[in-house]
Amino acid sequence: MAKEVKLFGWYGSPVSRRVEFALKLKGVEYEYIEEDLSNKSDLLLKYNPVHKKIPVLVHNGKPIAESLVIIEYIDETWKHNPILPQHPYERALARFWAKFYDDKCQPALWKSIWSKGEEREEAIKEAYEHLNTLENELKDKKFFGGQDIGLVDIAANFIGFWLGLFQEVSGLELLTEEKFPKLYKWSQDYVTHSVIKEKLPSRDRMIAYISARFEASSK
Ligand SMILES: N[C@@H](CCC(=O)N[C@@H](CS)C(=O)NCC(=O)O)C(=O)O
Repeated sequence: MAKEVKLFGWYGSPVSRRVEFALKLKGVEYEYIEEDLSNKSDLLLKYNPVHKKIPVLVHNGKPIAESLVIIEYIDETWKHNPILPQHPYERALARFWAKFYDDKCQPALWKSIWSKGEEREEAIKEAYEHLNTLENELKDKKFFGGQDIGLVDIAANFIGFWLGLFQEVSGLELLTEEKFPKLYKWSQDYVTHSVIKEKLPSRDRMIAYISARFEASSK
Protein backbone atom coordinates (compact mmCIF):
# COMPACT_ATOMS: atom_id res chain seq x y z
CA MET A 1 0.00 0.00 0.00
CA ALA A 2 1.29 3.45 -0.90
CA LYS A 3 2.33 5.50 2.12
CA GLU A 4 -0.08 8.31 2.98
CA VAL A 5 2.74 10.83 3.41
CA LYS A 6 5.14 11.48 0.56
CA LEU A 7 7.91 14.04 0.41
CA PHE A 8 9.38 15.28 -2.85
CA GLY A 9 12.82 16.60 -2.00
CA TRP A 10 16.42 16.92 -3.02
CA TYR A 11 19.28 15.40 -1.08
CA GLY A 12 21.40 18.51 -0.50
CA SER A 13 18.61 21.00 0.09
CA PRO A 14 18.27 22.67 3.50
CA VAL A 15 14.58 23.43 2.83
CA SER A 16 13.89 19.83 1.93
CA ARG A 17 15.68 18.73 5.11
CA ARG A 18 13.55 21.14 7.14
CA VAL A 19 10.54 19.02 6.29
CA GLU A 20 12.36 15.75 6.96
CA PHE A 21 13.48 17.03 10.38
CA ALA A 22 9.89 18.01 11.23
CA LEU A 23 8.56 14.59 10.16
CA LYS A 24 11.30 12.80 12.09
CA LEU A 25 10.76 14.92 15.23
CA LYS A 26 7.12 13.80 15.08
CA GLY A 27 7.97 10.21 14.22
CA VAL A 28 5.76 10.35 11.11
CA GLU A 29 6.46 7.65 8.52
CA TYR A 30 6.85 8.94 4.97
CA GLU A 31 7.97 7.94 1.54
CA TYR A 32 10.82 10.08 0.23
CA ILE A 33 11.02 10.84 -3.48
CA GLU A 34 14.30 12.32 -4.68
CA GLU A 35 13.90 14.90 -7.45
CA ASP A 36 16.40 15.64 -10.18
CA LEU A 37 16.22 19.44 -10.09
CA SER A 38 17.68 19.71 -13.60
CA ASN A 39 14.91 17.47 -14.92
CA LYS A 40 11.92 17.85 -12.63
CA SER A 41 9.32 15.09 -12.61
CA ASP A 42 5.83 15.61 -14.02
CA LEU A 43 4.48 14.85 -10.56
CA LEU A 44 6.49 17.65 -8.94
CA LEU A 45 5.31 20.12 -11.61
CA LYS A 46 1.76 18.94 -11.09
CA TYR A 47 1.97 19.23 -7.31
CA ASN A 48 3.78 22.59 -7.21
CA PRO A 49 2.77 24.36 -10.44
CA VAL A 50 3.26 27.82 -8.92
CA HIS A 51 6.89 27.61 -7.78
CA LYS A 52 7.95 24.31 -9.42
CA LYS A 53 10.27 23.70 -6.47
CA ILE A 54 10.92 21.15 -3.79
CA PRO A 55 9.98 20.45 -1.05
CA VAL A 56 6.42 19.29 -1.62
CA LEU A 57 4.58 17.20 0.95
CA VAL A 58 1.70 15.08 -0.29
CA HIS A 59 -0.68 13.90 2.44
CA ASN A 60 -3.43 11.50 1.35
CA GLY A 61 -3.02 12.75 -2.22
CA LYS A 62 -3.14 16.46 -1.33
CA PRO A 63 0.00 18.51 -2.06
CA ILE A 64 1.45 21.32 0.09
CA ALA A 65 4.42 23.45 -0.95
CA GLU A 66 6.78 25.87 0.84
CA SER A 67 8.79 24.39 3.67
CA LEU A 68 7.57 26.68 6.48
CA VAL A 69 3.94 26.18 5.44
CA ILE A 70 4.53 22.43 5.33
CA ILE A 71 6.04 22.43 8.83
CA GLU A 72 3.01 24.24 10.24
CA TYR A 73 0.77 21.73 8.50
CA ILE A 74 2.74 18.84 10.00
CA ASP A 75 2.56 20.45 13.44
CA GLU A 76 -1.20 20.92 13.21
CA THR A 77 -1.84 17.44 11.81
CA TRP A 78 0.33 15.42 14.21
CA LYS A 79 0.02 17.30 17.48
CA HIS A 80 2.47 15.38 19.67
CA ASN A 81 6.02 16.75 20.09
CA PRO A 82 4.92 20.29 19.17
CA ILE A 83 7.21 22.33 16.93
CA LEU A 84 5.44 25.68 17.39
CA PRO A 85 4.72 27.07 20.86
CA GLN A 86 1.16 26.73 22.21
CA HIS A 87 0.51 30.36 23.14
CA PRO A 88 -0.68 32.53 20.21
CA TYR A 89 1.81 35.29 21.01
CA GLU A 90 4.72 32.86 21.23
CA ARG A 91 3.54 31.25 18.00
CA ALA A 92 3.48 34.65 16.32
CA LEU A 93 7.04 35.32 17.51
CA ALA A 94 8.27 31.97 16.18
CA ARG A 95 6.71 32.77 12.79
CA PHE A 96 8.26 36.25 12.88
CA TRP A 97 11.78 34.87 13.40
CA ALA A 98 11.38 32.09 10.84
CA LYS A 99 10.25 34.71 8.33
CA PHE A 100 13.13 36.97 9.32
CA TYR A 101 15.47 34.09 8.63
CA ASP A 102 14.02 33.44 5.17
CA ASP A 103 13.54 37.06 4.11
CA LYS A 104 16.70 38.66 5.49
CA CYS A 105 19.29 36.27 6.83
CA GLN A 106 19.39 33.51 4.21
CA PRO A 107 19.58 35.90 1.20
CA ALA A 108 22.45 37.83 2.82
CA LEU A 109 24.35 34.62 3.61
CA TRP A 110 23.81 33.30 0.08
CA LYS A 111 24.96 36.59 -1.48
CA SER A 112 28.05 36.64 0.78
CA ILE A 113 28.95 33.21 -0.54
CA TRP A 114 28.29 33.74 -4.24
CA SER A 115 28.65 37.42 -5.13
CA LYS A 116 31.87 39.24 -5.93
CA GLY A 117 33.63 42.55 -5.21
CA GLU A 118 31.70 45.39 -3.65
CA GLU A 119 28.41 43.49 -3.71
CA ARG A 120 30.05 40.74 -1.67
CA GLU A 121 31.47 43.18 0.88
CA GLU A 122 28.02 44.72 1.34
CA ALA A 123 26.42 41.27 1.69
CA ILE A 124 28.97 40.20 4.30
CA LYS A 125 28.24 43.33 6.35
CA GLU A 126 24.54 42.59 6.15
CA ALA A 127 25.05 38.92 7.01
CA TYR A 128 27.01 39.87 10.15
CA GLU A 129 24.21 42.19 11.18
CA HIS A 130 21.59 39.44 10.82
CA LEU A 131 23.75 36.81 12.54
CA ASN A 132 24.18 39.26 15.38
CA THR A 133 20.40 39.70 15.60
CA LEU A 134 20.00 35.93 15.86
CA GLU A 135 22.81 35.75 18.43
CA ASN A 136 20.89 38.25 20.59
CA GLU A 137 17.59 36.46 20.05
CA LEU A 138 19.04 33.19 21.34
CA LYS A 139 19.58 34.85 24.72
CA ASP A 140 20.53 32.05 27.11
CA LYS A 141 18.38 29.40 25.51
CA LYS A 142 19.83 26.17 24.16
CA PHE A 143 17.61 26.33 21.08
CA PHE A 144 15.50 29.14 19.66
CA GLY A 145 12.57 26.98 20.72
CA GLY A 146 13.90 26.80 24.32
CA GLN A 147 15.05 23.42 25.62
CA ASP A 148 13.75 21.72 22.48
CA ILE A 149 14.06 22.32 18.79
CA GLY A 150 11.27 24.52 17.40
CA LEU A 151 10.23 26.25 14.18
CA VAL A 152 13.05 28.82 14.19
CA ASP A 153 15.73 26.17 14.78
CA ILE A 154 14.46 24.16 11.83
CA ALA A 155 14.12 27.32 9.71
CA ALA A 156 17.75 28.25 10.45
CA ASN A 157 19.10 24.80 9.65
CA PHE A 158 21.32 26.19 6.87
CA ILE A 159 23.36 27.97 9.58
CA GLY A 160 23.50 24.81 11.66
CA PHE A 161 25.02 22.53 9.04
CA TRP A 162 25.46 23.93 5.51
CA LEU A 163 27.06 27.30 6.31
CA GLY A 164 30.08 25.62 7.94
CA LEU A 165 30.62 23.54 4.80
CA PHE A 166 30.42 26.59 2.53
CA GLN A 167 32.86 28.37 4.84
CA GLU A 168 35.24 25.43 4.74
CA VAL A 169 35.27 25.30 0.93
CA SER A 170 35.33 29.06 0.28
CA GLY A 171 37.48 30.27 3.18
CA LEU A 172 34.77 32.80 4.07
CA GLU A 173 34.33 33.37 7.82
CA LEU A 174 30.81 34.37 8.78
CA LEU A 175 29.82 32.18 11.70
CA THR A 176 32.79 31.62 14.00
CA GLU A 177 32.98 30.84 17.69
CA GLU A 178 34.82 34.12 18.32
CA LYS A 179 32.32 36.34 16.51
CA PHE A 180 29.07 34.64 17.52
CA PRO A 181 29.69 32.33 20.51
CA LYS A 182 26.02 31.62 21.27
CA LEU A 183 25.02 30.98 17.68
CA TYR A 184 28.10 28.84 17.18
CA LYS A 185 27.21 26.75 20.23
CA TRP A 186 23.63 26.53 18.94
CA SER A 187 24.94 25.17 15.61
CA GLN A 188 26.92 22.48 17.48
CA ASP A 189 23.93 21.52 19.63
CA TYR A 190 21.68 21.50 16.58
CA VAL A 191 23.74 19.16 14.43
CA THR A 192 24.36 16.78 17.33
CA HIS A 193 20.68 16.56 18.32
CA SER A 194 19.76 12.88 18.01
CA VAL A 195 17.01 13.38 15.38
CA ILE A 196 18.82 16.01 13.31
CA LYS A 197 22.13 14.12 13.31
CA GLU A 198 20.44 11.07 11.90
CA LYS A 199 18.85 12.96 8.97
CA LEU A 200 21.71 15.24 7.88
CA PRO A 201 23.23 14.70 4.44
CA SER A 202 26.70 13.19 4.28
CA ARG A 203 29.36 15.79 5.02
CA ASP A 204 31.76 14.36 2.41
CA ARG A 205 29.12 14.27 -0.28
CA MET A 206 28.10 17.87 0.44
CA ILE A 207 31.72 19.08 0.49
CA ALA A 208 32.29 17.41 -2.91
CA TYR A 209 29.09 19.00 -4.27
CA ILE A 210 29.91 22.48 -2.95
CA SER A 211 33.52 22.26 -4.18
CA ALA A 212 32.30 21.32 -7.66
CA ARG A 213 29.90 24.29 -7.66
CA PHE A 214 32.68 26.67 -6.67
CA GLU A 215 34.95 25.26 -9.33
CA ALA A 216 32.25 25.62 -11.99
CA SER A 217 31.48 29.20 -10.91
CA SER A 218 35.13 30.28 -11.16
CA LYS A 219 35.42 29.17 -14.82
N1 LIG B 1 10.75 29.11 -0.13
C1 LIG B 1 10.84 27.74 -0.59
C2 LIG B 1 12.19 27.55 -1.29
C3 LIG B 1 12.20 26.29 -2.11
C4 LIG B 1 13.47 26.19 -2.94
O1 LIG B 1 14.17 27.18 -3.17
N2 LIG B 1 13.75 24.97 -3.44
C5 LIG B 1 14.89 24.77 -4.30
C6 LIG B 1 15.82 23.70 -3.74
S1 LIG B 1 16.77 24.30 -2.40
C7 LIG B 1 14.43 24.27 -5.66
O2 LIG B 1 13.51 23.49 -5.77
N3 LIG B 1 15.10 24.72 -6.71
C8 LIG B 1 14.83 24.31 -8.05
C9 LIG B 1 14.54 25.47 -8.95
O3 LIG B 1 14.58 26.62 -8.48
O4 LIG B 1 14.31 25.24 -10.12
C10 LIG B 1 10.68 26.78 0.59
O5 LIG B 1 10.97 27.17 1.73
O6 LIG B 1 10.20 25.66 0.40
